[in-house]
Amino acid sequence: MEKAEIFESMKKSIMEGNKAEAERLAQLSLDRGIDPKESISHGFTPGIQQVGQLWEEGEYFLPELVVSAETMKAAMKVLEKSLQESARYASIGKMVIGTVQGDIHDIGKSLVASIFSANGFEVVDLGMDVPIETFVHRAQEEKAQVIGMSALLTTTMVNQKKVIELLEQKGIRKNFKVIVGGAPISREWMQRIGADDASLDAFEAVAKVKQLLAREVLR
Ligand code: B12
Repeated sequence: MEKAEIFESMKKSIMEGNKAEAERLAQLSLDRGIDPKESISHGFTPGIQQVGQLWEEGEYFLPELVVSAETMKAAMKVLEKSLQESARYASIGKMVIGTVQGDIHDIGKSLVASIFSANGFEVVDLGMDVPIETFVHRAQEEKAQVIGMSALLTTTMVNQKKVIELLEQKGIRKNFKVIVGGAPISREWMQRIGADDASLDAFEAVAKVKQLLAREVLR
């Protein structure tokens, strides 16, 4: 199988919600020495994006969405091990990440967590539906430099703002770099809520956070 064919089959496996096939392809890509980042960007993610599209068009229903989401997670799990192995040993920084309160979408968040971890960050994944206070409390407890917040619903994105407000209230906003993401998140939103950066791409997010931390050192 050619690389392009593998990517195409990966996409199909997510759309069909074929977990065994997705896992097999993930393993096959590793055996072939294909960079897991490529498999994520060109194979599996286009699959879940297409699922989202079909859902919006009314072609797919909730059960299909759930099965595709689970398939995506299963594939990520296979790739994750290899992503971790390629991680640098010295920690660049510590990040707490989670999906905000009221929101159970965790595929993007988990992807971001894996990619940060693969790039030498120590990542504490708080999971999904994370209460506002928990973000703040855990970030302090873990002495994290970075707080990452995911929101996929227009009704929950406001909780990103609430976390930042709580940091401000406690007078500890400056102790953290805050990066936000998720499908409805824009630069304009990021500026409005006073986050340090925003990204819709896990790989780009790593570069942005590295820049933010480097700037901090120079100050
Ligand atoms: C899969 C999915 C689900 C799954 C989630 C499973 C899971 N474990 O995550 C299930 C079926 C459970 C689900 C449920 C619901 N969903 Co849904 N879901 C989706 C879908 C199709 C794909 C989301 C996804 O995983 N994308 C793939 C990942 C990789 O992309 P991503 O999350 O955007 O992440 C990327 C970037 O945003 C960024 N990123 C993400 N997080 C972060 C964080 C940081 C810090 C950074 C830097 C970057 C970053 O990096 C990632 C990639 O590199 C979207 C459609 C869409 N277009 O997004 C709808 C969608 C998000 N869902 C939607 C809705 C309405 C719902 C429900 C309310 C449906 C219902 N009636 O019950 C419930 C909500 C439940 C809840 N309380 O949260 C709507 C939201 C509409 C809106 N405007 O608010 C969408 C947009 C579909 C639509 N068009 O109607 N959903």
